Amino acid sequence: MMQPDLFADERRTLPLGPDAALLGGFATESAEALISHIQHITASSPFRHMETRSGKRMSVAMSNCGSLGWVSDRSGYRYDALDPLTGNPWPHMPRLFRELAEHAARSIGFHNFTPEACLINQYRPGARLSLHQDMDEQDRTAPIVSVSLGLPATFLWGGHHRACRPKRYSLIHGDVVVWGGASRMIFHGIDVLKEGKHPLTEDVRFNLTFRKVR
Ligand SMILES: O=C(O)CCC(=O)C(=O)O
Ligand SMILES: [Mn+2]
Repeated sequence: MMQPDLFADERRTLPLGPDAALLGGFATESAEALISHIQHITASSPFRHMETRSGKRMSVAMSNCGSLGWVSDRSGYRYDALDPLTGNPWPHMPRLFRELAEHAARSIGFHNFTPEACLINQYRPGARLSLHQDMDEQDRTAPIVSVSLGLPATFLWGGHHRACRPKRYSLIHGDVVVWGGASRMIFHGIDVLKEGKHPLTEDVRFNLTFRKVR
């Protein structure tokens, strides 16, 4: 006989390293509400493909909410209180977003985490995010909290050097990854997104990345 609870348990918490874990299904119950907030936010600060310093167009489309947003252009990467596309402040971070991120961080021992920025990534099949460290935040004592919605993806979890061969983890709708402390500067990324259809997002994967910046 099938034992669905046993399978659900298997995904519950997967340690990735010191101060880092994949919380399987942590956001599943909030997922529909999260997606409708994303739609609302991106109606005022639309998804756009930012440029890197070298002028390359990123394959992931991005927006932000919160008091600060991550931006990239020919002058490099930075956090900005204003959306450069609209000239307005980024949309307010919904309480559901903040509480979910705080709760996930707390569940692995980060008790004082309050995100200022939520980067919203939109991947379509073919999009990828190459191995990188999240290093534009001044406060490196705070963890990163990352929420996956829609199409599944392969998370690349490397080491402290770009050359370390990354481990591969599947991230599905509702999964949350938290990394901080000794793992805060680990190289990570997302492999090329495969074609697919998700009942809530069709051919899209969304990722919410919560950061404390200052
Ligand atoms: O999409 C993801 O799961 C990871 C996103 C990420 O690493 C980033 O936005 O810096
Ligand atoms: Mn990152």
